[in-house]
Amino acid sequence: MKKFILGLMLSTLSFQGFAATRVITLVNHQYEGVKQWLPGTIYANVGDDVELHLINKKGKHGFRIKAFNIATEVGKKVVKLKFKADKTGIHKIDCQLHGAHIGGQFIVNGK
Ligand SMILES: [Cu+2]
Repeated sequence: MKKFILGLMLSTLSFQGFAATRVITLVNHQYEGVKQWLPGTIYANVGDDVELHLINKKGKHGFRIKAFNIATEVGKKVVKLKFKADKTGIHKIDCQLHGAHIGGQFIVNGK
């Protein structure tokens, strides 16, 4: 009976995988005229729930990840985005308001 329960627990674990909730804070930074969301590269594992907290202290900037149909504008109020990292790959992050804004990347690892 103990083996059966242990097996059931292990199969439940493997079915659910090890998806986690990743809370990542990005800050819009400007240095000598160059604007960038930092950190420039963020990571998740496929299946993770992702919660991004976007902070911008000056003006308004866009935050876009086309691969996840995300495009929002960030003023002085913190913007929180929640979505599932359901696509593996290296996904571009950019600012849809300013072409010169340095882009970043969202890397989603497979299992
Ligand atoms: Cu911008």
